[in-house]
Amino acid sequence: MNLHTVITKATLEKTVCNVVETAPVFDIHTHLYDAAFGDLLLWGVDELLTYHYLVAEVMRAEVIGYDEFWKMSKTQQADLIWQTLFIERSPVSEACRGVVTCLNQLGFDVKKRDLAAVRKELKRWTPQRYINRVLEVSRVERVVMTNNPFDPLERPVWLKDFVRDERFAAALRIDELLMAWDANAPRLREMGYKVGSDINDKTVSEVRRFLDEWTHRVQPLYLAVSLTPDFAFPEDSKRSQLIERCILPHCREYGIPFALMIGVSRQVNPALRLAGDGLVRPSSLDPIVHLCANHPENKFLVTMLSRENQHALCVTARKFPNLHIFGCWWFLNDPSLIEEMTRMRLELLGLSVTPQHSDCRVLDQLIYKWDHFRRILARVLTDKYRDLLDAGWKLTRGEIERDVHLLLGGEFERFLAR
Ligand code: FIX
Ligand code: ZN
Repeated sequence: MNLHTVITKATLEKTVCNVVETAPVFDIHTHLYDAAFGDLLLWGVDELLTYHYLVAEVMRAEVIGYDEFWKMSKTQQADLIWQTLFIERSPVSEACRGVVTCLNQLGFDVKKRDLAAVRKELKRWTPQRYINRVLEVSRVERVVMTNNPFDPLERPVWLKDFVRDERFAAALRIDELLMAWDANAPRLREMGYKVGSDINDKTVSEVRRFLDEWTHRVQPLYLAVSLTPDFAFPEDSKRSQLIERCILPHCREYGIPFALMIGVSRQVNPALRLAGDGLVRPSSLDPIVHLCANHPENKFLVTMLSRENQHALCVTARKFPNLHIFGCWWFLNDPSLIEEMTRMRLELLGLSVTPQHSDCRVLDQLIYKWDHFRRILARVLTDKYRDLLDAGWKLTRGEIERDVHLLLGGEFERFLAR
């Protein structure tokens, strides 16, 4: 079959599955790192098993105190999670299934349930070779990291300079500025930026200098922040002033989007540490509408955590071409919800959306997050194309490839270039 072959109802499903399965992905939000960041790049089966999604699950299945769990070594935690969630019950949750998918696609015989054998095999790999392997198996071409200049482990790597791996693009994370200004202004002063506690002219120009320097250093594709459901804009707060006077002008100057990830309630259960963040209510769309309407020269990338927000978010994106919505974030990254969201987004926005990002924290997870999504996307697209064929439309393989490319990162790149 060549690119011009006309698709019939008989060839549709197979063609779409094949195109979606083989298309390269540009993953626009992850917590993965270029190998130059050393231990910051997490990979391998013990990291997979101790993913914070699974930590939350093991605490429900096994009676164990938080302190007792956190005192264990990573290997012991992984052993406990394996035993509890994979051996003593079937691993049906999405996060558990993800581990099985990864091991299976990496070539392990998962029927054997032999964790020791997996560990032994993985010892033979170096991070660099493993990156190549995982990117190959997952057909992921490029990922966007989350880069935080305040992170004591990450900062020194940037400061000492290194040869970048083109496959790992950067995103500048600014939660420290927007979510905890009072705690972090002194840290900015230690770094040599003469900021005050108030957002006055001097502070604004020093924050802009900080953003300039880090933008030159890391070459981010966008600036990003995760926000709580009470996020309001504009409002009488330092955060609002920082957004208005520093973030928006900076993004305009460099022509890069401001990414807002809205809806997380941090540390609902602090004893769970990284697994302790939650979702307690939907958020308002008012700040997004205000930003998009009043700052047409700015571009906004938005994902929201609450299922209840998804419809209004799609409708808002219909109103503002400077708004690009992306991903099924975190507690939405489950097949039933992904399918519902992907259908709705295609129906309301056509192909001008990036329906998924992986949010991987462990390199191997690229395999399952994209494998599971590709299956859903193929189903949804097959239905949409079938409806078009029913209505008399003509479709070629080349056109399906073009559309899938847009959904798996191409439309994001077009948005960046706009
Ligand atoms: O704020 C974020 O970027 C979140 O995605 C993470 O903080 C979160 O812990 C996560 O890994 C969700 O998938
Ligand atoms: Zn994230």
